[in-house]
Amino acid sequence: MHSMKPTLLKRVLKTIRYAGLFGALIGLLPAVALAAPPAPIDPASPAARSINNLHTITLVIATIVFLIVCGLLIYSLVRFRRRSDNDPEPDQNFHGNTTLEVIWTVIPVGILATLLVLTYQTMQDTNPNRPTQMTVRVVGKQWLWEVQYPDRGIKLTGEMRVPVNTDVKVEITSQDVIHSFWIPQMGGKKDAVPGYLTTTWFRADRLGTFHGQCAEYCGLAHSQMPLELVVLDQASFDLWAEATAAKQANASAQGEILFGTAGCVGCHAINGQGGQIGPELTRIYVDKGPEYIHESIVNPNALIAPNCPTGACPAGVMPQDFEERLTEDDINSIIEYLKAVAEAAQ
Ligand code: HEC
Ligand SMILES: [Cu+2]
Repeated sequence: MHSMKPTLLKRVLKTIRYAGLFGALIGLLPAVALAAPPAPIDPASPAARSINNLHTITLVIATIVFLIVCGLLIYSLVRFRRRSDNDPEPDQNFHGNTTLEVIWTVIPVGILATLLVLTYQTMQDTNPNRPTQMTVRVVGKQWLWEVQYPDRGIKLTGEMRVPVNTDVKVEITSQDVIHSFWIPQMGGKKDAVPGYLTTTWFRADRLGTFHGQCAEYCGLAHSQMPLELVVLDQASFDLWAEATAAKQANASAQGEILFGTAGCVGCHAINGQGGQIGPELTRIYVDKGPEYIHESIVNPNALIAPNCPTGACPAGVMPQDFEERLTEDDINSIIEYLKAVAEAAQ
């Protein structure tokens, strides 16, 4: 008997240690969650707010049901447990209880009916078929988001700007595989499907920057497919839109846009910003000159660059069809852009 004590003590200590570790982990989780602000539980648009409310109500109902069921279970386990060896087996011969059965049918039906109505309301709130004040078109590509303002003549990559308190319709499509458009604080996810135009809408009701991210695994650099939403007041937005439209009309600026829209930035970084698949191109113009760049674009496999950010450069990864996809003017404006970048970096 006397050997029991230390073992028991050891066991208790071990349990406390594990419980402490577990507690620390649980305690860390909310800190991690709070450190990353793009949370759907901090909505900044009506549709996102509606989705968040539905989530909260469902969570509350589910928690109440969970507590009642577990409470009854624990109560029954304790109240009807076998206290001693001579406790008799309980009577196995019972035949239902109509009152109870009616209650446990009516309550769940009531809960499901309530959730049905609330879900239908949420679907109305998120429905994109409504009058909006402006339209933005978003194209998913491996691996970036192209954002177009059809009536302003503006194209952006990885960034969207909108005025505050404005109903924005977003038309979404993809150029290659299925991506998914999601700015959690603005609303639900919407797939970007090649050959289709899907739509969603939002109204940002406060200023600031909201983080979005492709939410459908779409290949090698899926994790490097963010989308920043910048919400400006109407006057700043108009100023920015006019300046950007003017800027995008000239050549090296045109090259900068193409560097985004043709997908180069998905694989190549400029000044440290961009993809990490191919070599950084900030200094390529001064190091190798325009002919080399031209040849690298139209005939990527002729010369394989030796050093890429993640090791030796892979052959055959850079698309082979730029000669068909880009005009000579396009290629020249990209070279103009790389020249401007290299000169600025001198
Ligand atoms: C899918 C990824 C990918 C895309 C998109 C891409 N490239 Fe590349 N690129 C690479 C890789 C990988 C290399 C290195 C292997 C090689 O030389 O072919 C490379 C090499 C280059 C080089 C030679 C670099 C050096 O240091 O010698 C240039 C210039 C270049 N790319 C320009 C472009 C331009 C301009 C575009 C857009 C029109 C583009 N690339 C699109 C992956 C890509
Ligand atoms: Cu994607």
